Amino acid sequence: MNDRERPIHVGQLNFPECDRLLEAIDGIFERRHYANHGPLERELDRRLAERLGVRHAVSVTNGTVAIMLLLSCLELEGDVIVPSFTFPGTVQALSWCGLEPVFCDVDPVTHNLSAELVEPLIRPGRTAAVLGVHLWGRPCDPDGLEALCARYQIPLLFDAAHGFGCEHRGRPVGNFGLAETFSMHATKVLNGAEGGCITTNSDELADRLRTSRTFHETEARAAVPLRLNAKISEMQAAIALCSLDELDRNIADNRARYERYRERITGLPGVRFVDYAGDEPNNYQYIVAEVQAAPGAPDRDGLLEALKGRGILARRYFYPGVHRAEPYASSPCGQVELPSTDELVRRLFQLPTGKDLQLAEVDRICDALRDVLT
Ligand code: T4K
Repeated sequence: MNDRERPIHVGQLNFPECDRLLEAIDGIFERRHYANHGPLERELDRRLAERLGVRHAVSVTNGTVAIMLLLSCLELEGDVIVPSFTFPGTVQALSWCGLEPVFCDVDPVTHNLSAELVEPLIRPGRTAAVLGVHLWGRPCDPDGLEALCARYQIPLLFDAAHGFGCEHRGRPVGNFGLAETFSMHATKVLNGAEGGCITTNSDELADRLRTSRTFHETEARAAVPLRLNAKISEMQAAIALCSLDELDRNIADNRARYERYRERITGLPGVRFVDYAGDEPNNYQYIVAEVQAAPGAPDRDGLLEALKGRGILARRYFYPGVHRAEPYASSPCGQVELPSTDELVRRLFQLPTGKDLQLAEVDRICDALRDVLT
């Protein structure tokens, strides 16, 4: 099969260069220190904090556990306002911690929560926190939500799984609210194969997180309600560190693909390229577009089928919305009207990008999209 024929799927991953990784792994084998707060975990915590310009980064097993550990350390009780238009892990982390999700609709343009959408859902005495998600790395109304949460004196947290390397008004994602959580899953711009981290500018919270992520003795000795084996392994940390070395190059390459897609998709009938980056620094890790209702045009699923027939395995994203999936669909918290979320899960699709995708292949994908639409 030649390159023009190979099927192209979402997730052409940014895995680090093999030689550098093998060198790092040799070091692990030489030290015979594979887990339990080895030198690479320490180095990763230090370098993540340095890169994000934040006082503390606490690396953990994955992004879902990062949210769970954070919620547990904050000892929250009650409701947490959260979008439904997100990965199920964002919301199920709340359920693991005995918290009740209150689903909030998203803004149809930014795909994020906003202070205007959140405020009517706040119930003083019952609302324990707001958990925003920086979807596509686009900062989730940090100014509005910080002001709102300060006014109601509730903690503001962000799931920044998509947001490594993104900024808002010159401030890196990782610095907003009381704390933010990241994923270093293989499909993310910063890739530890699996992995996650929590960032905060609070020394006290960082101490609690560092105590809580392990059952072992650590330098941190905060009084925490529960502990968990949430620590990152040396192998994961090695991959993440190599990925961090390549981050700027990967972001620059992502950006070239994003701009080529934007140029080629803008103006096609029946679709809208989601230009989430605007003029703020982003990691450009996602290529997303919305199908727009047009007479005779295929709907989103018809479009995906037609692309599949041409070897392009584009995907819908966050379908059907967390509130419409179990365990929430049949519970009281799922019985809410979220019109913008419902619209987005029907219209949105994700196109391939990542290290292995050449600009010529972006052109092949855009040619196929144009053929299907016209
Ligand atoms: N919050 C948000 C907003 C998130 O997006 C996520 C995770 C989380 C929280 C939780 O973080 P983690 O606990 O996962 O660290 C993927 C990822 O599994 C998940 O990490 C991610 N978000 C989510 C949006 O996407 P899937 O099931 O939709 O995609 P998956 O894993 O099938 O991979 C996508 C494509 O990549 C596939 O077509 C195949 C390709 N692929 C994937 C892997 C893992 C490869 O070619 N090789 C690989 O090793 O969930």
